[in-house]
Amino acid sequence: MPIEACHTISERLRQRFSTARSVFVLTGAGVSAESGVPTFRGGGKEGVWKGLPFSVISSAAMVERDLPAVWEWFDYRRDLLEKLKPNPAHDALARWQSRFENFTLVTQNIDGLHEAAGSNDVLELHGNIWRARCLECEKREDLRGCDNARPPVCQECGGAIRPDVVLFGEMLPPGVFEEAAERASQCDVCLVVGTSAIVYPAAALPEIARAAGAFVVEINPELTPLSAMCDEVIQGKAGEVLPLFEI
Ligand code: BV8
Ligand code: ZN
Repeated sequence: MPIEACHTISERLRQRFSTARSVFVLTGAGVSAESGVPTFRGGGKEGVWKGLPFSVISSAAMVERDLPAVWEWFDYRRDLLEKLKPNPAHDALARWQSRFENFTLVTQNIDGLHEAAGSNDVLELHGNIWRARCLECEKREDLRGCDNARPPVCQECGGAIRPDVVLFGEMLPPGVFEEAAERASQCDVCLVVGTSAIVYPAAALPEIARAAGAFVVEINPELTPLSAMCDEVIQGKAGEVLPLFEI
């Protein structure tokens, strides 16, 4: 597996990319890093919120134990995200949706920046921070535009509401992973952009693509558990590398 110095697209990859009929992209927090969104891991550290590791504060158990604390954590993140914009990586991916016969964008991110850049039909494996869900009647609320003063309870039934995101220990929304896995198994080229590749089942998608014969490329400043399996690894920043595919 050749490891390209950052900022170069090999001739082999350029050829594969330009002739691909079906392209599959999996993104993680790294694709939003250049927009100013903190990543969860990387650099050997895991995110912590008020002393609680990310995997604890963003867990199903925490919703049971202390829903107000979960809301404080997500309210803080929406506040931060409110001011942030898509970066050239999001923009490139939005342009590519009309460039191929089949193009699939799957994200682990909940920040909504792919849609903000113009990507449609994004498969959001872990939900979306801009939506809340009622614990009683499952009604979804859009949290955008209420200048972050989210409704205290469900507007339909008065029940308690929670972030409409997939927390650790929770199942993914029905069907979304299956759809993503199906698309991964049919692609010619699979790009894995900005993920530490340790959260499952998302991290299984590039493995599915590879097993089906796809050419797999990782774009990440750091090596990950996936790197050894990839056909090419480009050690660079998403916002700098993805636009190079268009030159
Ligand atoms: C489930 C929403 C079935 C919430 C998230 C033991 C072994 C294997 C699996 C497990 C296990 N124990 C538990 C599990 C299952 C668990 C899991 O995988 N845990 C891991 C941590 C071991 N998975 C689950 O619980 C999933 N559900 O399995 O259901 C089930 C059901 C019940 C009981 C059991 C099983 C649900 C997982 C979803 C959790 N929710 N997010 C929130 O955001 O608060 S996951 C969270 O991590 C985010 O969504 C994030 O996207 C995701 C993955 O992280 P990354 O995106 O990869 O981000 P990270 O910071 O880690 O890495 C960033 C990368 O970017 C780095 O590599 C860095 O180098 C790179 N980078 C930095 N700058 C740039 C860059 N790259 C490019 N350009 C740059 N500029
Ligand atoms: Zn309700």
